[in-house]
Amino acid sequence: MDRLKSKFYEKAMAAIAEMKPFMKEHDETIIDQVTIGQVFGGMRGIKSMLWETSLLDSNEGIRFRGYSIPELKVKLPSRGGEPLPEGLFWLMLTDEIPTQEEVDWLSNEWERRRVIPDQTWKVLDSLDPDTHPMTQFGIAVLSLQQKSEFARRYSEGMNKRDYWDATYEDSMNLIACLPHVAAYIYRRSFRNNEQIAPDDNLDWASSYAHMLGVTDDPDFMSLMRLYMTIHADHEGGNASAHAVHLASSTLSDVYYSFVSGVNALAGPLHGLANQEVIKWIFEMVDHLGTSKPTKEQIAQYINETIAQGKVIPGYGHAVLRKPDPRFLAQQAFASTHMPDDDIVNIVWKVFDVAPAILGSLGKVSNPWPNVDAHSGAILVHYGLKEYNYYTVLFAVSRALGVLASTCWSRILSLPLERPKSLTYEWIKHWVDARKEK
Ligand code: CMX
Repeated sequence: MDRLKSKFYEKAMAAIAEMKPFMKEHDETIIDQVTIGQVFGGMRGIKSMLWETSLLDSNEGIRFRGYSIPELKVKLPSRGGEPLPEGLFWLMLTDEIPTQEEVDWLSNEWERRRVIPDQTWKVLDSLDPDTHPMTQFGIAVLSLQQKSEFARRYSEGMNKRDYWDATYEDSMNLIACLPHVAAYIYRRSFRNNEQIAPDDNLDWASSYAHMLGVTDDPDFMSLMRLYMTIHADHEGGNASAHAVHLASSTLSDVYYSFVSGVNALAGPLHGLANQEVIKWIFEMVDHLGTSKPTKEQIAQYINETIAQGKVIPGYGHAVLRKPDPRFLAQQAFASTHMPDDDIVNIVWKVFDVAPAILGSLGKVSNPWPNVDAHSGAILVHYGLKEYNYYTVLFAVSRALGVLASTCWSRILSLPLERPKSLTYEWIKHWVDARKEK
């Protein structure tokens, strides 16, 4: 057993020993009630899922194993001022802050496990380079599924006690392959298919930055470490995490399960919003004929967007009710590295005016920016302008959280997920029967 796997096992066994009597005692304890509004309204807020790796507070934002993003920046081993995502993965899996030495071990381990079958390159090469990068990414991940230890061992009659072990192996192997596969997609679609080999002297996120090849500026590697850390996990109910959780509960291996989340992330109300934000800003710049619009011009453009029946991308959230700390972390990075960048300044001016406009509509639950409002402007600064690619970056990062969580789901033996759906007819009858009582 490798050192991370044995630590995870040890932690999980201790957690299970504590959880078992707790579950027995509280099996019937009521934790929530569901309204008809929630049934029609996207199940918002219903407490119904176990997700150990992070917890979202609507005002405070995300905490990974209890640590906020500013705390992670201080506590996790870092390079160039930004935390190493390896450290976050270690933390999510083991509930312990790793040492620098442990993080270095994990960087090397992911390099060792980066074995990509020829089939994946062939499948990618057969696709039109204009195919949306998220489509290419999902197809590439599915083409890796032949590597699944879980699928192989299950077909050989694996004991259920070993599901977690095979899931851990698959998760580590998949995470190891993602940056190379994702960078390959970028280079084939946007850089004449001139591929860059991974650099094994670099950490996981920096090697990804290196393979993207958009700039030699070492600050871009720092950005990627930050980006890969803050997008990794946002508790379990968001669409991508929940899709992974649901698929994996059927014992689909992590390759299949992760693709479910990738597909959910590809929606414009979720991860695709990061491409929509920069597209919307570029259109604004074109429309106004200036890359230095005033706040008044931006406010008018926001009103026009809303009048056209569209949303302001990067604003609003199903849970958050304050500016997203992931937005604020990127704002802090941009303030240090590119305070005079025109597009970044537009993002900041939108932040100055959009909340009041959205708030005045009287229906928007959260008028504040989310994670997607800022990322594109920083990427453009470093030369990564092809915004159709942005959601792939999000997906590579999201793998860390959802796969750490999937390891926990299997070691905790969480069962097949199967909530109850209702017809309108059923709900009407239920309401009528209640009135008669
Ligand atoms: N611009 C304009 N209108 C908005 C809005 C926005 N940014 N955010 C919400 N609204 C509107 C909704 O469309 C809805 O209008 P209708 O009643 O006419 O349908 C109303 O306000 C109420 O919605 P809500 O309760 O505030 O928001 P939801 O919980 O239903 O949805 C979200 C949340 C994120 C889908 C929504 O705010 C949105 O569409 N935002 C823009 C897209 C975006 O940035 N998505 C990324 C989220 C983060 C991520 O997952 O990556």
